Amino acid sequence: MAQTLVYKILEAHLVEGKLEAGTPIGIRIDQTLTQDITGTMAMMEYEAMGAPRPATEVSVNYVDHNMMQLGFENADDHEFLRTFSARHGMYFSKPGNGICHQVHLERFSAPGKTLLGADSHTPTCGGAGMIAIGAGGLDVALAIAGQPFFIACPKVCLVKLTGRLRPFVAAKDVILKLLSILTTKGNVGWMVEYGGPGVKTLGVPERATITNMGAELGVTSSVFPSDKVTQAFLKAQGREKSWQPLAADRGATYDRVIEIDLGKIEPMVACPHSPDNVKTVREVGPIAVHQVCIGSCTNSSLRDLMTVAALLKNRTARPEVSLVVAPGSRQVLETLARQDVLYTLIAAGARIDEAACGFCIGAAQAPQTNAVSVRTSNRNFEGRSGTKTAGVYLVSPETAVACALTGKMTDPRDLKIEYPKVPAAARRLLIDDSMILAPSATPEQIEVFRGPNIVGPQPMDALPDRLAGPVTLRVGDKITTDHIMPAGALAVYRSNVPKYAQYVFARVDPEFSVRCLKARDAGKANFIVGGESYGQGSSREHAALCPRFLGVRAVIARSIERIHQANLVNFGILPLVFTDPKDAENIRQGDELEMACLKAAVASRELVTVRNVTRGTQFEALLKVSERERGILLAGGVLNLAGNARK
Ligand code: MIC
Ligand code: SF4
Repeated sequence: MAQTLVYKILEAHLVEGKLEAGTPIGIRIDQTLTQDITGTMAMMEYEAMGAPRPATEVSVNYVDHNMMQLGFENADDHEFLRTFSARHGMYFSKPGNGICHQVHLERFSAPGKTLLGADSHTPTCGGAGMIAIGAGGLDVALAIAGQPFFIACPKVCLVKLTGRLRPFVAAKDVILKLLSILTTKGNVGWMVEYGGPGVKTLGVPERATITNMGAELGVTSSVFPSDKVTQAFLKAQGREKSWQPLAADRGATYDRVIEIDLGKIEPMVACPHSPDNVKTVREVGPIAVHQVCIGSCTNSSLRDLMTVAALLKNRTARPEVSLVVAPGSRQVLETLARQDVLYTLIAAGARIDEAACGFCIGAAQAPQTNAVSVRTSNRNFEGRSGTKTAGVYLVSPETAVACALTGKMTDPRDLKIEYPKVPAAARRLLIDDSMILAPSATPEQIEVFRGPNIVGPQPMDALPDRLAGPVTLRVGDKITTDHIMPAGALAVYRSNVPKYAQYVFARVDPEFSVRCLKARDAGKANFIVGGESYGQGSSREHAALCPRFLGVRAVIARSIERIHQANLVNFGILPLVFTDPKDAENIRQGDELEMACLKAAVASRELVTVRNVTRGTQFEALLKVSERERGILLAGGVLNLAGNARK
């Protein structure tokens, strides 16, 4: 039978289950990545499993998120990861070498392979024909140890691209257009496959911009075919050997088809505070802009920054605009420097940031009060920039430059300048892997460095038969992991669960952790009640691990996003879904809930009975998990099942 590209790659990696949409499947993982704020915990979890030799072809730990080093903590994490990688058979990408997704695309991507990354934007490498999936650190640790990765076999949506982008319209506008169609809600269990004659008009970095931001749709992954364009990309990276052609079979059928004519797309912008709040730039109109940040794993390739530089040549940013440029990798930065392009950016008044995440995660460049901040990144959740009152607008690099030059939201076509064609010669790459450290040849001689901030996962008890306690927090729709477990400057505590746990929901309700600890220490469970798309956004497992430390034992929501649901299960928190929206309305913060005879329910039933003791009511909540996940929940978390888990 004619197969989709998604199913072809999944079939080649299938180790458990059948390729039937909606049923659980286990796939073999060829490559993994972590980054510093997920990696330290993932490595400690890997250790708790007995730290077997990696079973993957390539496992890389990157440092790109926490780079400010305002105290000893970040540097200690970096050194922990460097020594751990050397000792345990993994590659280590040093701080300064770039953002994990950009570097992985450049140096490790390989069509037809699977990649599991402890970061939600791992699908970036789908731009080079990989099935690349974001997951919690614990799942990545299990994959390194050779365990299959489990997902629901996806439904596949074909996005058929026709035509060609017009000048000043970019790949970013394509994914923003798709976000306006599919939104950030309701896409759990899907993968997106790109096809059609428009594919060949897009370079690999452009494809990667599109697959990167597929994460915002909430789909499991996004993938482009591997073609001559992919071959040329890999050749330029000196890695042509990793290339193979890959495409869907002719006549393959899809669960949904969306057609996008590239020639009809306009410059788009995602307005505050959601990536699917999309309008055309012209619809938004000439609002004053205070900050422009170009970079992040979505738009920091050489192609992007060459285009930015060409547009900024002999021009300067408006005096009232703070312009920031952060290259995606050292390869990009070094190539810009060698080709005298960096000079153009500096002359235009750009503040050149490190090749790192920086502004994207609120770990640098927090904008002024009430700022309009125009960014080429992928998330604009409230407060993520580090400034709660700022509004972040997500755009293409072309639109970002137009805003920097005019001080207003501006459609780049209105600059009335010629669209620069970045000459192929200017794209000649500088290949230097000296900041990617290979695993040690004498691992036994490496001592893993551990600073005082490295505390690791705490013991967790098995699921009791009865849980009772308060609804410690009730929240609305679209609660992101940035709401649950804020990152930015607080990510300094990523390796220290008891400390980081103090900040769970800190921006939503600063008293949350105090209330939780009070109930936990009185022997009660804590419950969180949420709305639609609870846990969207990042892969950070701390959004489950830290609540669990605070005694949260169940989340009951209207719907829960994929990665977060898996993280909840991994840390023994019941992910429950309301069966009737009215039940959600009849529950208040502070209500006391009770769930009895839980073990039997979790072992085999789809429904769990929840009694609202305060209101004298009761309802059924859905527990939609696989057999394997039932075992994990009963054990109180995956680490309790792994051989050498800390007790
Ligand atoms: C993000 O973009 O939100 C992050 C920071 O990269 C996260 C990872 C994390 O919080 O550790 C992600 O996307 O998964
Ligand atoms: Fe880093 Fe931002 Fe990409 Fe997350 S989305 S990996 S913070 S650049």
